[in-house]
Amino acid sequence: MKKPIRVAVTGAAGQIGYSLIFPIAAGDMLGKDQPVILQLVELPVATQALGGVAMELEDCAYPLLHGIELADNPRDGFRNADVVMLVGAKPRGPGMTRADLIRDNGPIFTGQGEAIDQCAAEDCKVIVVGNPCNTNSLIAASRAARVPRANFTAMTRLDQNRAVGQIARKAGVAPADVKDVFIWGNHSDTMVPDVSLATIAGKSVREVVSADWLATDFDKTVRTRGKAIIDARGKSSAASAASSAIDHIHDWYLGTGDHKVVSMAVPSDGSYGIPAGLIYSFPCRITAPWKYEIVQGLTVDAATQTRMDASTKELLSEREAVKDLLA
Ligand code: NAX
Repeated sequence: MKKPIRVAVTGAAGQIGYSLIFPIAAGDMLGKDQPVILQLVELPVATQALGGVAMELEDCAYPLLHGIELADNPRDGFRNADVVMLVGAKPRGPGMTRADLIRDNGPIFTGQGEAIDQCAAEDCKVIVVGNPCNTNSLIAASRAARVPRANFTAMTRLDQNRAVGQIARKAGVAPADVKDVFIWGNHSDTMVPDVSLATIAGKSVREVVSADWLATDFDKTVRTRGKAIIDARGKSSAASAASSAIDHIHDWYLGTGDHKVVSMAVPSDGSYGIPAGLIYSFPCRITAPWKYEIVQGLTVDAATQTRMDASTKELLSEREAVKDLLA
């Protein structure tokens, strides 16, 4: 029997948390032969709700779930964690600007970054889902000097999955037939969906769907899907966000199968002219368990470059807005 992997999840009683922790316990994220211990973290006001979630987890009697630990603060919650999933944060409410969200949620990630530094496993892997996730990941990473920078990531897999879903529907194929679509940039409406490597049942995407659709409806739908879901459901995406967070960690650990690339927002190493250190979504390749590399040598056309630059500019302005929170 393998040694259990400790997975800490913040915001565990929230909407995404509720869709996330059950499949983790079932083995969907780290493998069907990999025991896990869940370390669930919530705000003190949500302790009672978290207790209810823990009861339900127990009642599932998952064979791989070797422990459930509850905490109302990140220091206790992140102790010895191998994987830290930072989900807990405010979603954007009516009338809130992106700048308001950054100022509200940013401070959460200073304390959580420090708790990772002091309490989590030295080589722990971190995904930030709570928005604005790229910049929140930057804040947390800056506060956790003990943990390698490259271990801090943010989630753009939902954006990739949305893109795959749109192409599959348009082409009349299953999502599994659509490969190697990826996202550049920020998890915001400046993101850049890229189909230059993508295939549909082995053919180039452009042979199957029109360039016009890709440049108009497809692009806009992917970039604005979050808002469309809020408008329709009255709440932000939850099950799809949880499923994508599982995909992100699954592929980082277990590989991408017959997909060549996967979108991960990771600290830039200067690739493609993106300023070093910014947490930017790149096409990544998984080379070994918990090892990714940014795919090099892609040709970026002028229109894509312009949009990538706009996403960079937005991330630089987010970094400027939180500079007092960066260590
Ligand atoms: P909910 O409001 O349903 O749940 C958030 C939970 O986090 C609450 O239970 C709250 O008590 C808890 N929480 C807040 N601050 C905390 C802290 N400091 N420590 C521990 N727990 C804390 O929101 P939910 O719909 O689950 O969304 C969570 C975050 O994900 C939001 O910031 C949201 O904007 C973001 N999203 C990110 C996405 C992405 O693709 N990166 C997509 C979905 C989602 O919009």
